[in-house]
Amino acid sequence: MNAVEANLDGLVGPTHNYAGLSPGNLASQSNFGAASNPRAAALQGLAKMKRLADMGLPQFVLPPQRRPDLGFLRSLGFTGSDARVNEAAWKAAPILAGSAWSASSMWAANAATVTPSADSGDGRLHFTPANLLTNLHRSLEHPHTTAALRRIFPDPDRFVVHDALPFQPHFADEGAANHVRLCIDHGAPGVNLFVHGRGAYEAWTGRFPARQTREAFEAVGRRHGAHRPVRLRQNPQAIEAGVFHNDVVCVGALKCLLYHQAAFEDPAAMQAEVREAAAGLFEPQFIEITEAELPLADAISSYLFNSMLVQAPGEGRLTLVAPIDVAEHPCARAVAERLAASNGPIGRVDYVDVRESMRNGGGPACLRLRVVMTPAELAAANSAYRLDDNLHARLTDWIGRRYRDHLTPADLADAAMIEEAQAALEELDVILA
Ligand code: SUG
Repeated sequence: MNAVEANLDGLVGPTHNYAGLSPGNLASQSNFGAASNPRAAALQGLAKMKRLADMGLPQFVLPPQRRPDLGFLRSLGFTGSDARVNEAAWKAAPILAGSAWSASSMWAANAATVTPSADSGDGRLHFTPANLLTNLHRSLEHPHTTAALRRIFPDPDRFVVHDALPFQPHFADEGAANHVRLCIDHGAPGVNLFVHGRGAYEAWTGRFPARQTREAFEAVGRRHGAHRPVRLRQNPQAIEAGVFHNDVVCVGALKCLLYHQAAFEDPAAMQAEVREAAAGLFEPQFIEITEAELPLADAISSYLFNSMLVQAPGEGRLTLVAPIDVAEHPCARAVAERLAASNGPIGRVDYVDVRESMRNGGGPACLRLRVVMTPAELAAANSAYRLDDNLHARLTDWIGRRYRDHLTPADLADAAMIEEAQAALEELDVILA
């Protein structure tokens, strides 16, 4: 009863940069080598968190991971002092060095798959951290994500933070970016849409990787005892066009599923299966945006569907929290505004500037992990990680002092940057203690 949807957002780390590490993610590829602004990136993400907190939604902060991951480089045979390991890795294998420095844990939608207690087998809130094994830089995240989730959600009577799935391509898992939960009310039983790109035993011949397997989600569903699963397949052509996660073309909240016509392999079958799973609970509201209304390429470049879809407390209709890039894209903006002007489930569009993250393929929805929580679960979560005005002010001050406003991959070869990044995170540990 009275469960709410909290957001856990990845705080952007001081090493945020554009290293071109994600094939099939067009923004990551096209911005390779550009200078980043970690300070602006972190402040943009924090401002989005504050915006959602001010709407009245509980907001938690997932701290950045320690980068560079020198242990990773050492395990690959680079030896000597930290400075030497880093320098040698940049010289011999820039992709390995870039992976060790990536701030990619900021995209918390990929941190885990979450099953709220209303839908789980044992009445506890379950998390399976995503192994993210398709991309080398992201495969380094899961041990630290697991530890962080266990700190934020510590009470074993209420929370279960599993280990990531076995580290095999069969179980390639990208977490909640490919999961949508629909329900009539957050605390009521829901329908869980698990969207995969490929089957574990099929030969994948696509140009870009299909990052999520059906078998990974089946395993997560079994562990969590997730009720009412609906297994759907991404349209392989969407992956070819740059839809590396389903949340690039689909977002859902409460009864509403907003998606692009090209998102699913079989949209009519999708609707039928979701309706069937929801029978007796609620009537789903589908909003399909056609190719004529917004071509897939424009959906990907504007990230309209990577908006957050939220219900502010006390408001009946949903708010679409869209990237500012949508406002600047005439066609995407027209779609968003028509949705808000219609009599449908979406009542308002709010724009947020997360441009620094967008340039690596991460919109507003990528930066957050949704966690539906009952009042008792909220009370049991670690309040040190909950964003209030005080934590917001401390983080703003910390970012202002500790983050650079200009960073290129070349700067990361400099030993000074290692110490700078480490010192910043040591201070953050104190802030979040
Ligand atoms: O996994 N980009 C991330 C973006 C993740 C977006 N998340 C969701 N759609 N939910 C990725 O491709 C780029 C890093 C670089 O190239 O430097 C990167 O990892």
